[in-house]
Amino acid sequence: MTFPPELLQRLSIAQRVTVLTGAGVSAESGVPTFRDAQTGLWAKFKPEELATPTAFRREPRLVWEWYAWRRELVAKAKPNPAHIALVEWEKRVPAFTLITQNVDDLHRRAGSRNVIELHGNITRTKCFDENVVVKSWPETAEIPPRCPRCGGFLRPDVVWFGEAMPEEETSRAFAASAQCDVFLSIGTSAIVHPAASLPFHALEHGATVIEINPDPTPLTDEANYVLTGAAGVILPELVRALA
Ligand code: BV8
Repeated sequence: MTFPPELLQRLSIAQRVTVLTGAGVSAESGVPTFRDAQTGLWAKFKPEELATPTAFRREPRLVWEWYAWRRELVAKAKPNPAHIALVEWEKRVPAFTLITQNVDDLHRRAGSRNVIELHGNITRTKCFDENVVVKSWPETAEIPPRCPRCGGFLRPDVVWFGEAMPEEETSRAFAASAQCDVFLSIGTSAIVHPAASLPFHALEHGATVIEINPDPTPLTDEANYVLTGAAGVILPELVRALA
């Protein structure tokens, strides 16, 4: 794959690189994206309908089982060349910030260090009532299991639609988007807010914005460069071209 020489020049001198990833980066690890049709049992549900506190209150068992299914799928998945290329790039840049919308833990498992998990992490569980992480709970047949302290339902430690964003992670993500030389939006449909506003925030602060995605998104017309294709193919070639 050939890249525009001025893009390679820009990236090779960049000292502060900020990356935003979405489900597309994990697609080549076999983790279905949100816009892919859900498979099997879950085909009849839309993520926006299940990933909400209202859905959990109404059908705690169904929502817990959807996440249990996704946790199992993610546990079996492996980081792919896109995750690995980002680990490689981080080692070569003084200030590299990886902001992810993904809750699949694959960036951390790949070895990325400076990761901001905007929407939480499916491998962590918290108490729905106390909103604190719960590391273990007594074996039970009850679904969802209950908090050993207060008896409330346990839930995945992820940010649902309609829930407030984690303050610290969100402000760090906006700061990293305002202070970077280059911002890459990779494998995201750029629809979910406030994550989707980060590349525009970077543009407003003078960063060069690059989108890597097989399909057009609301960012495509505004980005300075658009590399159309799969992250697992483009990222390793881009990082190699920068070497
Ligand atoms: C909040 C965790 C307020 C759970 C997720 C402003 C405008 C419009 C709406 C809103 C707004 N502000 C707030 C909203 C509401 C809402 C929202 O944005 N709704 C959307 C639907 C319009 N936002 C919220 O509710 C947020 N909260 O703003 O709080 C508030 C304040 C105070 C008090 C109360 C409330 C919270 C949003 C977080 C939701 N949680 N995940 C879980 O995972 O179960 S979002 C979830 O969906 C993901 O984390 C991700 O963010 C999103 C999916 O998007 P993508 O990652 O982009 O994945 P997608 O499938 O869409 O696209 C994949 C892309 O990959 C595609 O483009 C495809 O082409 C590409 N691709 C495919 N293969 C590859 C590839 N790319 C590269 N390589 C490949 N091989």
